[in-house]
Amino acid sequence: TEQLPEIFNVAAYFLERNLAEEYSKRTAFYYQGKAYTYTELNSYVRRAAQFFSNLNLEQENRVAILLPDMPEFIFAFWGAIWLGVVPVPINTSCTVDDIRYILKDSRAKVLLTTKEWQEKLTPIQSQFLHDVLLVNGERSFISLITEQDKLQSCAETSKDEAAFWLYTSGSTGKPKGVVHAHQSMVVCAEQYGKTILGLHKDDIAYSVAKMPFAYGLGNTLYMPMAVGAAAVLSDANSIFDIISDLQSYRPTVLFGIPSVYAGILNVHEISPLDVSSLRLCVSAAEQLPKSIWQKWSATYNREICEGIGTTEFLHIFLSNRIGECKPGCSGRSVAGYDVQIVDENGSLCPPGKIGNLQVSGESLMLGYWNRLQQTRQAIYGSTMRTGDKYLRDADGYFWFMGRKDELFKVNGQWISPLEIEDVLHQHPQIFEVAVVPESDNGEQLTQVVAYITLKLGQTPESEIEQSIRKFAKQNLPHFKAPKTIHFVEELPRTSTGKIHRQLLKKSLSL
Ligand code: 3SK
Repeated sequence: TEQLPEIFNVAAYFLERNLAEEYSKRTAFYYQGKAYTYTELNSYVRRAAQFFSNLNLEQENRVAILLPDMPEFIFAFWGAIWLGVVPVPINTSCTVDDIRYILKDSRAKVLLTTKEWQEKLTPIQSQFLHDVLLVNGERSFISLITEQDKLQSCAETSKDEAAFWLYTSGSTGKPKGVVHAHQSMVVCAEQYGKTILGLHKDDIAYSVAKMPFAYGLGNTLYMPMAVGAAAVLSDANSIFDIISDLQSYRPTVLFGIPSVYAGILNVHEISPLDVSSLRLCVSAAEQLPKSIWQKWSATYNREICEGIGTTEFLHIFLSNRIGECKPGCSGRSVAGYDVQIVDENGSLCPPGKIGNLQVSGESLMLGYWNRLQQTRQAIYGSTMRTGDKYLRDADGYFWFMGRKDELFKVNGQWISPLEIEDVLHQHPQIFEVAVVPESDNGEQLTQVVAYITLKLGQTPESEIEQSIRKFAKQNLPHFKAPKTIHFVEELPRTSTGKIHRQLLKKSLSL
């Protein structure tokens, strides 16, 4: 990655590069069928910065943005950074309690949201919050910023100071504020967006993950901007909405998550997808089962380029490459990141041995806001222990084995729930599956439990259960075959769409 100057404002970096003649009239993003050019984007951002300045916001103050993906999100995000103010996007699928917590924890002075969310959050008990701005109130945010002059000069920020925060919602405990410096987005756009994906100005990006999630922020916001490409801001709420978006916007890059690839395949018979516009399909956020990769490639003749990242590194640091993908695998390290697997003593694991994943790279967060102990536990130097269990094969490909707290022992042998899920996924009637351990209180033995959702048109009858049990016996060592099977309507998910295994474990211990 290029050496950035000490005085560096990342909003200026991404906006000004797109004001050159050849980019200014190009579409920056589409929303509800309307195209916004880079010139319009620049103008709205500078007006938003002026508006925040009139509210007496000062450098380093925080502005919370609780919005679905929409233009106002983008104007406020870049407008804040332009002024040296720190935007804190909040995921609209967080619980009301978590949102209240984030508003207080971040000490946001201004909240930009919708009328509906304002009502849900009332009363907001944060003594720091001065203003609540609404995108659909009597004086809408757009009308307020439109009447401002453009703030011509950006704040002279340092490349190393906080530019924005993202809250990470672990499956346990309160959300943690992940503080990112100005340089982080540049590093990810260069190392992953340009180098691995080869994004270019004619791309149209479509992301299923929303912007308050680190994966979505890169996919929709700064990676397309790094090359003068366009992004779609989608308000899709279902698989059918996503399919309809893909048919009407005709993106070239689909940034998906495993459940969406599985969902599109599940409705293929009734709603086949025209993939002719797609040059690239990407998956992250969760392990993509091998069977979904294979079915996608057989059905649509497209490989899925799977990778994995973290909010702490902002985007993807392990990735497959198109033409060299291994299905069911996180791929190889992205240039610029040093990715290692180490044992409990910190010694490097040889190929084939499961260990702890640790990563170093320049997009690493500055730390967790006000969580010194958790920051210290996670980071040493520029290296972070991710808490994931991985093994590396002889070709240098990394295979995810589960979160540190997800592996469990049966018959004295370590089990990765993903390995069992991958096999069960190949059963023709299974749509999604999550495997968790259950302790048999009487004998203190751990057994394997599978939560299963079935494909469209299938109902959980004993014949299906028998067939799944038979399939598991044939394809798994006997101690890995689920002892108990629960059929459920849907699997619980975290606010970023990952299967919420802790909830499943909790429901077992009730
Ligand atoms: O979960 C992931 O794989 C991910 C990918 C990109 C950015 C952020 C995250 C958490």
